[in-house]
Amino acid sequence: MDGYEKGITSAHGLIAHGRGEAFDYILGEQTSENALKATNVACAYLLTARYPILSVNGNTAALVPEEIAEFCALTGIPVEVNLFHRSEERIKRITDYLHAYGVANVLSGFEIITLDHIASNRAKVDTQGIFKADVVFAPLEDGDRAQALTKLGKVVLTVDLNPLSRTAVTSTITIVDEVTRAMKNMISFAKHFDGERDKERLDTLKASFDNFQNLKASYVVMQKRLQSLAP
Ligand code: PTJ
Repeated sequence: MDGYEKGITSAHGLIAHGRGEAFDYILGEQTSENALKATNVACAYLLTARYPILSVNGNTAALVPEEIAEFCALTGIPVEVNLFHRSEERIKRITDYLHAYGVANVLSGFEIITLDHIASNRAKVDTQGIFKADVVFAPLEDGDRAQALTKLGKVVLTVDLNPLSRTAVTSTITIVDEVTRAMKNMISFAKHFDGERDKERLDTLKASFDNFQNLKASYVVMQKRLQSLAP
């Protein structure tokens, strides 16, 4: 609500947040074993990428500004503010908000181009950000863009409490967890990264992962929790 009142989160973002809360309740409001595994693998992709980018929308900016600042300072990954409900005014407000939390490298939108196959404003991307990136970390993504970015050959990493969403099933790695918990876990993982020395370990971790099997593990978590809650 605070993010909405500050003009960071959109009205649609509030609805998306409520949807997320409902799924989190079904998931038991804690990080599952499979979510932690997906988080570590996503982090491995970011740490070994040629050019990674963190795509931030209104919900993510409002929920985890400190964590974005810490994670980006640790890894050197730049941020692109990319919005579904896009306006220059909102982009500036979110950019200023992230700067105030110490996020140093927020791209300024110098050259924006429009990607094919995306109907929404999220098609507008920075040539120095999402367009150029090989690995795109986009928490709370929408299905159209996750699908389009994957089609463009990019590795798409997302955080989504709904393991059934189109984003969840079309991304390369889906972290089925609440974004605050997921970002904290990413920070812990990145702190233990030891540059080139760890590259082989990270590549092995990446190769061991199957997103579909991991999503299936989330469906099982939900199924068990619903069974335990039923009167
Ligand atoms: O700021 P904008 O204009 O870019 O708009 C952002 C929203 C989130 C409104 C836009 O991207 C959108 O409509 O997304 P969707 O399609 O509603 O997808 C958001 C997904 O995030 C849903 O599947 C929610 O369950 C999930 N979600 C909501 N809150 C959280 C979450 N996942 C993790 N952590 C949360 N706190």
